[in-house]
Amino acid sequence: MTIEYLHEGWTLSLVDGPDDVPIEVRNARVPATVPGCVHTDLLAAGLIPDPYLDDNEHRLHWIGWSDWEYSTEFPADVSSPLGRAIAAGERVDVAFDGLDTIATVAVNGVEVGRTVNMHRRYRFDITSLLRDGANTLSVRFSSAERYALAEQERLGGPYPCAEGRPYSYIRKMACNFKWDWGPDLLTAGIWRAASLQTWSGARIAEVRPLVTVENLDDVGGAAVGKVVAHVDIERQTGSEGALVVTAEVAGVTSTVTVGATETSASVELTVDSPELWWPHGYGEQPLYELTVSLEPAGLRGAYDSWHRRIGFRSLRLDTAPDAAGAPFTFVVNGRPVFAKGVNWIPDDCFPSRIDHARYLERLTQARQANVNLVRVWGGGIFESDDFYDVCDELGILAWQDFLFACAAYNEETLTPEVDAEARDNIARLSPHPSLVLWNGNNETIWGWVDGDWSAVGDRSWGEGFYLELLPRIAAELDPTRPYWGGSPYSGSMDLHPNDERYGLTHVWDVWNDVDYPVYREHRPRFVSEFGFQGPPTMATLSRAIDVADPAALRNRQRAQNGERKLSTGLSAHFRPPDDLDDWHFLAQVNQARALRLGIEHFRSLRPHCMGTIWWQLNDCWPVNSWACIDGDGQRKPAWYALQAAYAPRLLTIQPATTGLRVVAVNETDESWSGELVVERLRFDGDILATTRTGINCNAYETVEASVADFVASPIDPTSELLRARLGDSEATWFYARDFELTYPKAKYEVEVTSGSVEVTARTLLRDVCLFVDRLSPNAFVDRALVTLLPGEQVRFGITCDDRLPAEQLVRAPVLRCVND
Ligand code: BMA
Repeated sequence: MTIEYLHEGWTLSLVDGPDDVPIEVRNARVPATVPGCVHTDLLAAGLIPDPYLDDNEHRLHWIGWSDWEYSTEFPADVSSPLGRAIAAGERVDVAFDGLDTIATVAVNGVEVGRTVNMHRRYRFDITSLLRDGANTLSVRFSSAERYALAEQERLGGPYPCAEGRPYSYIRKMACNFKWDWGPDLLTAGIWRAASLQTWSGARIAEVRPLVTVENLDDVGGAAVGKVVAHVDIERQTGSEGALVVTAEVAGVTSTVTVGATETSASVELTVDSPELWWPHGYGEQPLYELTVSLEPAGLRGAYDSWHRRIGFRSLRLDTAPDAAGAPFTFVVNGRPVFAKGVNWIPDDCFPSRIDHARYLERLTQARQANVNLVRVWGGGIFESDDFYDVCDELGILAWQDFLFACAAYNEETLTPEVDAEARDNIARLSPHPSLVLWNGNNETIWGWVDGDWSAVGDRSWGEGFYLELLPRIAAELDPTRPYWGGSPYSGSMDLHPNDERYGLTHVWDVWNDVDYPVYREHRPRFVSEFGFQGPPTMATLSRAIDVADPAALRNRQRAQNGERKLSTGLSAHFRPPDDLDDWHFLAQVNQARALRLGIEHFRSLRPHCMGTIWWQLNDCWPVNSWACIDGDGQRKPAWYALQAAYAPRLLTIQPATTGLRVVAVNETDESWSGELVVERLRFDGDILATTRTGINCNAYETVEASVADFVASPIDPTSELLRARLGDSEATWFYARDFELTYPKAKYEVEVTSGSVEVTARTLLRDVCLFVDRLSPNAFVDRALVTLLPGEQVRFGITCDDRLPAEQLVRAPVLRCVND
């Protein structure tokens, strides 16, 4: 088999569109990038403004209402620059890893296929259409908007769908239609690789390696790794003959002969004592190359070969009912893992722009924040192999939602596509050791139970997908990974899907209705969504809009009543901000505090609660959102809060039935012991009371110590704080909300050297941050949100190629604290 990528020579032109298509676009044929999409091609051609800037998004809707054609030429003769002749008897396929979405593919003007699903791979046999010399390949995309609306009409009117957009009628990334953090930029294009594949005899159509590890719990026994590689074979018409499939991993080889008319095989490999793959923080991430080859029996020379990296780890999801309900605990290599998670959305509205380097950067940022699990959310895409390769390498567990979000879905019309896309993606992603869960949907079961979904009437809404079709396909194709009905879901339709005693819970009362200390009233087993908004960094915001323009700022708030919720949340803690800079800083701090309070509380419940997945890690464009990393990849203060809250060893102060307690959470394999020092101090630094207690927290355990009343109870709650220390870990507790506290006016000294800024406090300084992004978008600072007492010091390390002006590094709006 030879693969030649078809990524050159493409052009894009309009086929048909509404009246507001600009005349320059109407008449143009522009160079196109494959993989890519219409928006990015028109942008590169200078025919549209950047959709992420100002309110340009609103002026580009005609793109989603138009029909487009991509075309290229490729030679098929001996003199081909592609270098090969098509020999007699060879078959040539054109293969697309992703077409977005309603497409007609033609070769030399002859239609070879039609597609209606962005989430599938497609292949068409084009052998009989090839001619010597230039051949044309064209892909015509008709409007996804029109298609979805026509389906809606045909199915008897609107289903419940988030944002009132018709995404549930079409198998296309839902958030492309607009989300409560995303713009309405409806794409079309060849969004993943396209290639010509030439082969004869037979080819490997699919390899699904299922990896298990046995004997792990055998004390003294050695682990045994088992790989069963399920191989699907496509034979050329008329090609019958025995085949040999050989698989090899870690020096172990196994061969199976495939009978003359058979088209599948299972090859088993046993690897003694493999090195185990672990999530980071628990162990290493050794990966092994698995190769599979296909040959005609008795003849030399391979037809085809395939290779991927795999990892050896055992995996179990513990959901066995207990006295409190039922847990949701990932057990990897026999070790229950607390999931320190984040939700992941497509990192760009134009996913073809997300290359390996971007995935590596974003997921490295996640790992640096001590994240060990990423949930790929169901309103996006089945993530790419690049995404999962990076997760494999970094030791980040990943869970993949099936692509259903916040809407009812019609089962009768969508079943064939859902079936096909599930099979396609389960097989494609099966080699990755990082992948630990197939999850049915996002908030659709919850929507059915609690939302006003009367518009569904007596039509189907998707239950059959989540509770029958998908679990059946997952069990058939990938019994090594658990399947769960949805997020949230309690394991049975007899329970409320968001019953926090069972399975997965979303906690959205905070953000929507109540202040964040209410997180402490929740006792979930696993909280797979909870979040709080904060603005993007000023570097990102001011690149995208004129920040002085209130309308422009409002346009970057997409959540329902978002402005109100953000300001209600803020006014629960702070006096009204004086200006935009104060608002921006305090809203970011408030988001970071909500995140820290929520995660610290949920972690303190370990092992009752065994996972938290913050909504959300990343953004797809510059916007106010719940993300920790903004649309330009800049870390918000919430990212630093995430890093602190997800520290392997966490010390946290929590309310007790009366008074306070200190909880130590040890997510490492060494016990954590030492002297726990708890002090109550006045803001001027005077120590009012102290206790010292010996404490021992075993590996993967949580212990708590109540704080003696004479230490815990303040004389004046508005001018005192509590501080706990154990080894390098520290926790701080303020007794009142910021606007109630009698903060001193911040006084400090600053020393700037190349690569650092050292701040020495002369008064209490709360949540000191250094916003180097205001001076250069390329600058990175290694810490944020540091609270200092008089006399204490912090050194901010700065990484930046540009020289940052020292006089600006020492004052607002770059250097800030809550009481400045
Ligand atoms: C969750 C998600 C998203 C949404 C987020 C914030 O429920 O599943 O649908 O963006 O809330 O509202």
